[in-house]
Amino acid sequence: MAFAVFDPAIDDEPVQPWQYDRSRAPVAVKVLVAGGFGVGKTTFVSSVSEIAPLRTEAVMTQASADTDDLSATPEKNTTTVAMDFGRVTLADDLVLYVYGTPGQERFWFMWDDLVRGAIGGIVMADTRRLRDCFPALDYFESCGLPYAVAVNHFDGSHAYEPEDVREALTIPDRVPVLIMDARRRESVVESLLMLVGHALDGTPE
Ligand SMILES: Nc1nc2c(ncn2[C@@H]2O[C@H](COP(=O)(O)OP(=O)(O)OP(=O)(O)O)[C@@H](O)[C@H]2O)c(=O)[nH]1
Ligand SMILES: [Mg+2]
Repeated sequence: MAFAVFDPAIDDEPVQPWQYDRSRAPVAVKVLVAGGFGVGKTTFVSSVSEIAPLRTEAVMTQASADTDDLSATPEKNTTTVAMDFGRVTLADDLVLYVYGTPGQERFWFMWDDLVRGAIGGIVMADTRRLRDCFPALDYFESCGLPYAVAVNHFDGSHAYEPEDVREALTIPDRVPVLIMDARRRESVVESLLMLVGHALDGTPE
């Protein structure tokens, strides 16, 4: 038995679930954004999302002054306690669900849940505190997830070349490294395109 395909251009009846043509739906893929505390993960997701991003920010208090180093980001007064979530349409047939991880070590247990079903991850790095991104690099390497490194360039910090960062972090040649600005949407889109291209090129990790 053949089913009639619902065409919204012809028919203005509301779409019923049995009329929805899945073959015309864009492919939706999940990607993760990880990195150290305060490197700009929430900023990254918020800059690019075309829906109001889901955030789980908690105000930081004096109680965490000994553990949370704010010297690189003195303006920062909240921190992610569970996840960020946003959505971006990269092409007519490709939608990305972008999940930001919490940066503080005490919330790293969330990463195991957030990583499920992801096709790849962005590791964000700040050249003033490069070592903070090692846990995220190790995590993606250990689970075999394709990843790209996005160096979030903060105002006033020294501008390095991607190859300098690659060498400093001993990142393999197969992994893309890009200098970007998490506050600029086009820069975030460029990072995501780089990741998706890398994840889909089939290079084994
Ligand atoms: N100058 C500059 N500031 C930035 C940039 N990205 C983020 N910031 C600022 O740096 C601070 C940290 O940003 P967040 O996006 O909250 O960092 P995060 O990685 O989500 O932090 P946690 O979730 O707490 O680990 C905020 O005050 C941002 O406004 C950037 O590219 N340049
Ligand atoms: Mg955050």
